[in-house]
Amino acid sequence: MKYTFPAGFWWGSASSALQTEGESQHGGKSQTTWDVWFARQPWRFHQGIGPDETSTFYQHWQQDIALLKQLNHNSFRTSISWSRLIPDGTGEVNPEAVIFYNTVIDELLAQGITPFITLFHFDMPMVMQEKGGWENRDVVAAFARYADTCFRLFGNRVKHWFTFNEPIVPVEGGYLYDFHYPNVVDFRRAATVAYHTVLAHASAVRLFRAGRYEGEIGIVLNLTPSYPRSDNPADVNAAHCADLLFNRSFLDPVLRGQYPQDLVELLKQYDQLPLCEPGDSALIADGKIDLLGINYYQPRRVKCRDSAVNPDAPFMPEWLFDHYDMPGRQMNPYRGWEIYPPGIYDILTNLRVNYNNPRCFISENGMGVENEARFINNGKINDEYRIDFISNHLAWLHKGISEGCQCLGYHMWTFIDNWSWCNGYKNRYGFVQLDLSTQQRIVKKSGEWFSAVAASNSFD
Ligand code: BGP
Repeated sequence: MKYTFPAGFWWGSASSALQTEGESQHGGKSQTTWDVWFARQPWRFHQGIGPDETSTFYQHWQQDIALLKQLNHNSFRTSISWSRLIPDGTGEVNPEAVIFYNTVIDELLAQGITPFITLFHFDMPMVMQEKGGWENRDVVAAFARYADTCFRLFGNRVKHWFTFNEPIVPVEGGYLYDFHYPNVVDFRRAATVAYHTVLAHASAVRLFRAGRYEGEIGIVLNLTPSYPRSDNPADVNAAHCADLLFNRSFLDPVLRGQYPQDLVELLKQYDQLPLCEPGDSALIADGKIDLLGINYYQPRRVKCRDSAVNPDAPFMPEWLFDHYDMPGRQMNPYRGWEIYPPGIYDILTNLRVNYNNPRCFISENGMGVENEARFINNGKINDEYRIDFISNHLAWLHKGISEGCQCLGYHMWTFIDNWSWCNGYKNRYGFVQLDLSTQQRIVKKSGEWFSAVAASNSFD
């Protein structure tokens, strides 16, 4: 079957500042939590590779943008680094950073590639973390000022803004499951961090609207459809709780302007509600977005708990559900995540039916592969598995569009193999292979395939 996409469909890929720029401690940039964490605990990072060892977009931007063009990208998402633009978090703008981001934006536009810009992709400036990071309400206002600075500096050319990338990840990683800085495990603190992130998002949206900047503002959420083990009401309720905590805690505020009442009740029941202030509801209501970016990698399979919780232990999400290894599910043998292409259709359908069909696009989808060099054939990575992965997801996405979902594009994670959060270069995702020691870039088979899909706006 031939799948043809609507005219003007966004074909591209996504990346982020810290994962690609390099020069993590230069160019006037201050440290992020990642630089500090790596310096203190390098053993946590795969093969001891830290955020300074990247594909060095800071130097290679021109070559990389030429490659984007060569692969027929009409759009590309990356982020601005708060710690590079405003090194002390709240004060003076770093002129070298302004030149760098201006140059990148101009070059993208000159090559006919629409820039999609994220303001926060996990890279908290250390100066702000020292003040408590997202636990401190003052950081909300600081973020809003940083966002407004970006709108002012770059808003005459950037028309697609995203306040956050996957805001639930720093909550889970930093405050529940110990894989991001500050690596604590404390649900109450996690709930505060999540709440303040929603307020920070809404504050930035307010300033965007007040400044009457052209273009649109959104957020990028990683949505993990929660599938229950069975129709049994206890399993269904477990899936509902996981959905409330990990999807709807951000989805409802940004699309409906309010939290789901079920979530509020749930947190009340376990005495975990974060502190609210007068005016917060109105602020959250103002945080409604124009465009939703959806990162989809894998679903969440859940069941009700088999055992009782220890009421003396601190509350954790797993009080409400258990993870379920569904027999026969397809796993990515090279990364360990489930591969479930219909999930993309379920997400789009849920948005169409339950959220008034918002404008959205797939902002990340991808397949990580360990030791990918083993698939080199005639000097190039022959990643047929990735082509299958993308085409299977695109087929389900196409079905969603044909039923009326407003999905405007598809961005792959990622363009060039990049550094990742504690994983270093373990999981390779790119359309382009990176040789870290020589900085050589070699287009993979999937890159060539995607380039043809983008050029024809269709695939067979
Ligand atoms: C997403 C993030 C990306 C990227 C990707 C792959 O959640 O937005 O920044 O890292 O996941 O993850 P990993 O490299 O851990 O396999």
